[in-house]
Amino acid sequence: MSVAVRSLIGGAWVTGCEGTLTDTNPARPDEVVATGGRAGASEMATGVRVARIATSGWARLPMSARGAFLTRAAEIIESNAEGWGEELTREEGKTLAEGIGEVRRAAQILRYYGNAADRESGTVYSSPRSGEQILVTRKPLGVVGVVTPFNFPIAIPAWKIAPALVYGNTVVWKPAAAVPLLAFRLAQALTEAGLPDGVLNMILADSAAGEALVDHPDLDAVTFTGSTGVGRKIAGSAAARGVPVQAEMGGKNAAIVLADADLELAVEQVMLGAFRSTGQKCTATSRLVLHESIAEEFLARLTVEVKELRVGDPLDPGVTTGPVVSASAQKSIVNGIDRAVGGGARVVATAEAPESGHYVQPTVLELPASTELWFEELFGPVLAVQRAATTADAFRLANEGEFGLSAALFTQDLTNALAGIGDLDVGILHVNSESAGADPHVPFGGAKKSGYGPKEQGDAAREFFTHTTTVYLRGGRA
Ligand code: UN1
Repeated sequence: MSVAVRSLIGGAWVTGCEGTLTDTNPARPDEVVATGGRAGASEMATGVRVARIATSGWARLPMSARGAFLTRAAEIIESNAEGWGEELTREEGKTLAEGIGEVRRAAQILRYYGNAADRESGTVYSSPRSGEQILVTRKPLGVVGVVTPFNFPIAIPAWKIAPALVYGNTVVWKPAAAVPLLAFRLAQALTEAGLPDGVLNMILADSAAGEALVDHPDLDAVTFTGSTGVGRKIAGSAAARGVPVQAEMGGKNAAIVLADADLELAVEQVMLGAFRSTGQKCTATSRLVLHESIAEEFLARLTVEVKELRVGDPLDPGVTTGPVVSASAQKSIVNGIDRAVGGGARVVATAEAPESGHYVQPTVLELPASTELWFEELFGPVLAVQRAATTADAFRLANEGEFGLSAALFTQDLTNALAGIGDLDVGILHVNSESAGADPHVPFGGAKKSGYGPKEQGDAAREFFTHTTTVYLRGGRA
């Protein structure tokens, strides 16, 4: 059954008139999940205009009142977790358990920011002058442009939009074209929660209209998650206009298994990191560095697990791995595998995948050296392996390249763990757990060229979505 989706502009549900939008199921490309009208640059401009009008009323509400809308929306999302989780699976392709889990995670994120007013919202410093205090207060930026990727259709939008709103900004949001239905659901939840008109505008459009949004001269900030190429372009254009920008981009995240690791735990976690969500997470484990003393045993155990993956329709409860998002993603991932094999990579393990639907066989490849696949993010179920002679060598391999989003270090030795914390150049480090995952109350984002601008979530989100005023506060002459 296909759902009719619309954009939300100034409190009205609008059908864009730049052509039709057809949202299909990557497991069954003939099945239409949602349809609607595609909006264009003029709707983006309208969105920015109505968001601007809404700023002063919204910013003047107490933070707790703004948060209450998020908390109410969280309840609505939670009560729809099963139905919307199934819709998420049908439009994006992750398993049903992951789809439902993601919808619940969005509710949790909204709840976390819904309570932002209960936390500190500024700082007081002492002054070197008598009779004075120095306050640092926080104020909203204004109108924020939000551009989100396909792979977390509701959680990533929630973790950008919730802090933007609670700290007093209004939003114009362009969701990824592949996942309009969950964008529509999130906008519905916030509307049903009573959010005032124009505070959130969600515009279903293609990437050309997305460019019109991020280049709009009346935006006060831009937040983006997605590919490195697009992120850098957005960051460049925002910087040229003097607008704060936050861009979360690529990753090539290593699991590093040292000689003393608990191998059973490491194999289990590497499987989750590499193949959950079909490898389509910027935090997915796409590199594996094995200490040479345990490499053979580890790969033998991993091969057993890879062969047990069940690739298929993600609505089927027995399936562990769904399709990738589109035919073009499928093609570029398969090409990446072929190029690696052509360059001398050894196929360690693969799992069977169905012929029809946008499936890719989960694949583990051992590379002869740090060749292209060691550096290139394929965004699919592909794990590249290398061996290291020493712990230092393992960290060096894990640090190669321009990305530094996350890593997973497997060791039971405190000295090695501390060395990894010091030496691994990443924004997120998991010790003895998989490379993906992010809690809403702590900073999320990469080192090196994985991210640009302040990090997301927790206090880091407040840093990005507000600016400070330093107030030198004195009374009159005593
Ligand atoms: C997670 O690891 O659960 O686009 C979240 C991405 C990341 C989010 C990862 N920004 O995959």
